[in-house]
Amino acid sequence: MSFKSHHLVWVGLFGIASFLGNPQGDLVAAEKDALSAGAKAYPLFVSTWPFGQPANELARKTVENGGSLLDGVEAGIRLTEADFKNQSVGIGGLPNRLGVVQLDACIMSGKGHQAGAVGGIEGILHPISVARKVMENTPHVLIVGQGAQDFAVSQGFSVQNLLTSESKIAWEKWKAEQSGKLPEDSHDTIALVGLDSNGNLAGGCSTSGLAYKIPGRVGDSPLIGDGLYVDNEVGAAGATGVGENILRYSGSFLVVEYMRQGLHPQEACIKTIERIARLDPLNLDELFINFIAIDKQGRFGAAGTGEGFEYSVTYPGYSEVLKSAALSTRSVGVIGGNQPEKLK
Ligand code: SD4
Repeated sequence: MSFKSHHLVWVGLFGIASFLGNPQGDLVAAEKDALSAGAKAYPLFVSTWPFGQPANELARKTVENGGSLLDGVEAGIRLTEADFKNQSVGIGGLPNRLGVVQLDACIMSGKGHQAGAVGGIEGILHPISVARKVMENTPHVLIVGQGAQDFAVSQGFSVQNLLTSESKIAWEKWKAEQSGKLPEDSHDTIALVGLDSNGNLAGGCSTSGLAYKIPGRVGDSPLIGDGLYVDNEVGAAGATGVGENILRYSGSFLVVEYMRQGLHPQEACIKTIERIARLDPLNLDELFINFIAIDKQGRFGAAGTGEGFEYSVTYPGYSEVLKSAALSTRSVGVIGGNQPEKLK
């Protein structure tokens, strides 16, 4: 989430181009190629943040070694969940305000339109795998809290401590400051979506949610249509950012619906953010929401508020971290639902 100065330039260029009606206008050449043509080989995986890149690569290998698309999605996300240095997903995730790590995850298969999810699960290293078990082994979609942990145990998962010493120290520091405020950089989720050579789509999402959240708080990430949505006729989308600003708008569902109307995935992400910013009391610099999307043609894109964010794209012969489109109140000619008035 670190700000990079060249990013602002890019943001400005992108904004002007978009404002003139060409959302792919000033992307750097590689990105432009990738965005217009889409993946040139499959499977294609797109995920949030630079830490999504190794997850994408493992997902790709899993499929190339004979796994299903869903196996790829699950394997990729498991890698991020197991990275104890990552303080926003899986083990090492920053805890809630009582010092307990509570995780959210969901998984969705376009084929059959199936989904599974867990919310506020404690002590389980791989909530994405529990979500898959919910999808495959129960008649339900979402299981939360103690019930989710009990279900996981019944499926053979073991309970372990997920609070690393680094995260404990961070939590203790936060408590000592007694500000009660949520830190600004307390949120990075992995949302990972994929398309295979048969034209099937799948995705998953996993997070420890907002750091120091109220116990039991659940964000967008495990909610189908909010943190993730997959429609095998159209495309798939995922989200990262402040869940409360995504789940009030069914954000990922909206991205997919814009793609259904014929928009390029990147335009669909932009339109979704514009629409949210138009309705929301928070402006483009305050919302902190980001979306990734792929369509059934293998095209992909992303957009985020403020400085935007970085996302990862992997397909055979290609694996890169790209910058999303960015919608900010600060850049001239910025794209954003509330911008035309501000420019006058
Ligand atoms: C949440 N959306 O729980 C998650 C956090 C996140 O980037 O995505 N951060 O609200």
